[in-house]
Amino acid sequence: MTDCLFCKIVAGDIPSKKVFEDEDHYAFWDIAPKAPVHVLLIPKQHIVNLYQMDDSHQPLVQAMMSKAPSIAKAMGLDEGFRLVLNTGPGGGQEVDHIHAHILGDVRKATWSGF
Ligand code: IU
Repeated sequence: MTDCLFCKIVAGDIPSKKVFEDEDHYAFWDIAPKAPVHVLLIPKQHIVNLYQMDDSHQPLVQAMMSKAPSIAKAMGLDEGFRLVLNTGPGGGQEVDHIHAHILGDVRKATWSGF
């Protein structure tokens, strides 16, 4: 989708601090980290959010969940991590491309939404 910020990041049109990439997914540092580790994991395909997804999107969204632990481990989060998916304005979603927040060391988090 041409006017989507995260699609532009995947395309390399907007720079990001990449931490993971494979054929279907991309992960990068949040530009304004709310915890000592704060990475966004997204499918490369433009899916708006959990409310907007259809059956064809399910494999990508499920794979996003299953890839999160290995990315968290690779970020050194041996003690665990928090996974957050904000959905729609009522859920605090600001960027309309589905993304999982991977947060580590949340005892030092600054995100009051938790
Ligand atoms: P949200 O779940 O849609 O609220 O999360 C969007 C996140 O995207 C938020 O944590 C922002 O700091 C982050 N972000 C980013 O990493 N790069 C950007 O250019 C913009 C937002 I705008």
